[in-house]
Amino acid sequence: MSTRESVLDALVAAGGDGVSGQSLADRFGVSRVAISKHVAALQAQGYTIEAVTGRGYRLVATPSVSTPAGVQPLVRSPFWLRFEGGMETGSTNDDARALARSGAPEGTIVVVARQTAGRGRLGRSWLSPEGGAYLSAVLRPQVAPADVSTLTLALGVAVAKSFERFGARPRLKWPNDVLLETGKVAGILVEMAAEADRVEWLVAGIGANVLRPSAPAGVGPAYLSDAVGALAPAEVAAAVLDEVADAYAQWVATGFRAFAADYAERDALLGESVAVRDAAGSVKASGVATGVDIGGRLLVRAQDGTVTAVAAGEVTLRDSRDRN
Ligand code: BT5
Repeated sequence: MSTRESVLDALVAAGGDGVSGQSLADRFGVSRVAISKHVAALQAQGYTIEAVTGRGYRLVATPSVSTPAGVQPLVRSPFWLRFEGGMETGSTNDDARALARSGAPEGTIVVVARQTAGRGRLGRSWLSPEGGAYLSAVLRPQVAPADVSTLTLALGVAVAKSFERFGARPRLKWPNDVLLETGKVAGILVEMAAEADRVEWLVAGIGANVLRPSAPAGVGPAYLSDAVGALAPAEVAAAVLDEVADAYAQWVATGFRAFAADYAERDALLGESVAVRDAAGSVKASGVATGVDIGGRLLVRAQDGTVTAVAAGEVTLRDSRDRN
């Protein structure tokens, strides 16, 4: 056990009573300055520890924010091997990419309580105040790069199922949005490094809005707790990780096939009039969305009956119901 873990154990054992820095220093054979550094590091991980002059340190609350310390004890799946992160980072996807490049194994997770430079697709930003769950997984599937696009949809199903555990009724907007009635509640960002026929690593990033922040985070976001009542972000992150572990194993084994029915049940676009645009804004297809095919492509039936299968793009609903 590291000194930091021993300090935490001692604070937990004190059951909310104060423990002096000097007694911790004596017990673990380190200086008081070292103890105060460990306490600061625990605070950075989301532990609420009061330092009161004369009475020492007092553990007030263990983290319920989505930090490694808050999330890891709640995760049931044995798939997740290594938890990195803390209270804050720029982007967990950036951190996970760096870990993947330096050889981190599949099953490595970066999880934080807030991000200062959270990213969406195409350079868009992802608002990441405290109260959400922000995590990125390092994955190393033995698949071809072309097979990866369906992972985003499979992960969408996993995120939706994890929210359903709490009583929410999320729906999926192709390709990577998770919606509640009131707007977008979660987004998925899958990035990869690959050779022509082989994926080297994938980073699957998921951002979920759990508690409504005191300062509104812009227009549009929906919050899980508004739909189902107060929830700890750590609890949501753990549920997401458990569902994602199952979904990933299934996806590696069967591809998107096993998700088609679960996706269709939650498909927010089914039967809607849509327009799909490329990154430059030109319309690639417009008509009625009729589902996704086994390759994860969005099917759009034009007025003349021709069906276009779209592999990538931005969807807007052609009525006022688009809340993204
Ligand atoms: C996404 O992009 O939806 C993918 C978001 C992935 C975020 C996670 S958090 C953990 C990991 N680390 C990262 O840096 N990223 C991942 P996209 O489809 O491009 O949607 C981005 C758009 O969603 C923005 O342009 C806003 O309109 C909207 N948006 C931004 N922040 C939001 C939020 N917190 N909730 C709902 N909508 C948001």
